[in-house]
Amino acid sequence: MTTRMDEPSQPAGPASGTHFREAPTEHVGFARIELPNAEVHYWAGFFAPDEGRTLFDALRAEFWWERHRVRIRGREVDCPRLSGWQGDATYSYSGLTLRPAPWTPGVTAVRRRIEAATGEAFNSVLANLYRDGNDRMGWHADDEPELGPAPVIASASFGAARRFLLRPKRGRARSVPNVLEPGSLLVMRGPTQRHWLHSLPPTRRPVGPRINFTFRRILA
Ligand SMILES: O=C(O)CCC(=O)C(=O)O
Ligand SMILES: [Mn+2]
Repeated sequence: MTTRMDEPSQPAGPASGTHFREAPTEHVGFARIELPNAEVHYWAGFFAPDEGRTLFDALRAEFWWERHRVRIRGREVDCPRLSGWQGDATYSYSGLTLRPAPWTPGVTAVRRRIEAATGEAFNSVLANLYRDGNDRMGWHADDEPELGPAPVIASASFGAARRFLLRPKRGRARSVPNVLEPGSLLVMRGPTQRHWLHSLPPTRRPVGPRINFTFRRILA
């Protein structure tokens, strides 16, 4: 990821926003999020509530969660969240190199479900565990060269609902607020990573833990 800014000083974004909730949550299938120079689709209840709760526990247990240290503007910092990784290929972001790590059964099952729904093949997943409202992810694009010119990122969320912001890389447009609900699947394709940044801001609201998976395809 480039332009990742995990320092506490990151912009907090607008105070509230429920862009995705404009689509009825009982909507079955993907709803397109209309953004210029982007291809973003959201499926609110991709995993049923019971299944999502079971998966949260199973997937939490299947990862070796650690605090990644990344290099931002020449400085090494601890990420403000816990992270895990599985995949067939080596992946590097923000000065950190993640070596191939074996797929576990629950993650494999989730990956296959997402592959069937999206028609894409993924060979790696970066998992993030946001323990509470202090844990967050700064503005960045998933635009490393090894993801190719038009990366497909499939993002599944479990546990607490959290705000997710999108902001154009250029210009002074305000960020577009969204809420990623438990059991949801967000897919970013095409030019999205070239033109947009995204972030998961901290919140003062008391929130429980959240797990997010971003399935990716690393090109050889
Ligand atoms: O937690 C999220 O929803 C965002 C995760 C993300 O952007 C990433 O892993 O690159
Ligand atoms: Mn990302």
